[in-house]
Amino acid sequence: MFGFFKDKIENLKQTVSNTAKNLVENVISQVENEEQYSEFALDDIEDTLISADLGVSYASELVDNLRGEKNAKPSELKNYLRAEFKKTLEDAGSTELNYKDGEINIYFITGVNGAGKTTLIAKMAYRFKQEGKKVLIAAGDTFRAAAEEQLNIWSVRAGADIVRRDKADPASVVYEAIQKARNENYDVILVDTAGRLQNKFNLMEELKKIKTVIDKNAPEVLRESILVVDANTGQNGLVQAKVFGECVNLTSVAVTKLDGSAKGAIILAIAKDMKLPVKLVGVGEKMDDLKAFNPDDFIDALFEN
Ligand SMILES: Nc1nc2c(ncn2[C@@H]2O[C@H](COP(=O)(O)OP(=O)(O)O)[C@@H](O)[C@H]2O)c(=O)[nH]1
Ligand SMILES: [Mg+2]
Repeated sequence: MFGFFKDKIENLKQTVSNTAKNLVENVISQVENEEQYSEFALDDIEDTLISADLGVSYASELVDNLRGEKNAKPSELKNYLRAEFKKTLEDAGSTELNYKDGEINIYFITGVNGAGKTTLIAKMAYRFKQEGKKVLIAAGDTFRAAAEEQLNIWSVRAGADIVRRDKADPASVVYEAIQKARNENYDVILVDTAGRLQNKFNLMEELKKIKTVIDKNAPEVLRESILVVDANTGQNGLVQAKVFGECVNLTSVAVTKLDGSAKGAIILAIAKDMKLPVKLVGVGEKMDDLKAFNPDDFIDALFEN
């Protein structure tokens, strides 16, 4: 557990207002003046939930429950959804980022190109540094020179150190980072990776190899394996979670670009389908635009918008 990641998202209501409109307001308004559910209205509710990016199976399950419940009342729809969403987030597990004092803490970060991995790492480095931790970044995206350069600039700005080797095998970069961290008593290693899904096989092999290096050299300190998902990718985020999950054993998700996104329902879809908790949320491009994900606050903001 690491306290500093607990600070709240300011203006959370505003951040999720587009999602709230799609996922709650538009759904409730389907039956606003109805005494009872018609089959027609239930279909509309299902369609609206699906277009809010909740996912087909989750949307169907929610509506099937209403169909099966003789006494279900449209006036109770808001409370029903609220309770279901809350349960989904609870069932996905604790949202607290794992951290142990006095040990190295490795965070293995994966996700497709452009999801926001490098930015997330910079923000995490910045926050850990603010807490006085010694932070090492392993530049595991050795394919794109620009990616390494970007990481270098960020890490300097954050005050973190970096291990980088042009065109080297990413697994060897991570190996080197682990040795350095042990020798020089680092608290945190943040492992950046490539995200070229165009060559899915090679990418997955590369990620597995990195994972193997960690498993062989520092298995007990792999604190989180975090998938980074851009909120705006909607349902595609779920597909990504499955692909990466099969390969690197994910423990949690960071949802980026939640600022202004209308597709924040992906948080619920991932929790439901993958049973993975969202632990971190990106709400902008600045260093301190990384926040803890608090399920209760999120639900409140959705339903009291
Ligand atoms: N608005 C916003 N932009 C973000 C956020 N996180 C990352 N970005 C932007 O998304 C783009 C891709 O980010 P990057 O970290 O390079 O993605 P990577 O390919 O996964 O490493 C950059 O322009 C970032 O500034 C966020 O939380 N909000
Ligand atoms: Mg990157």
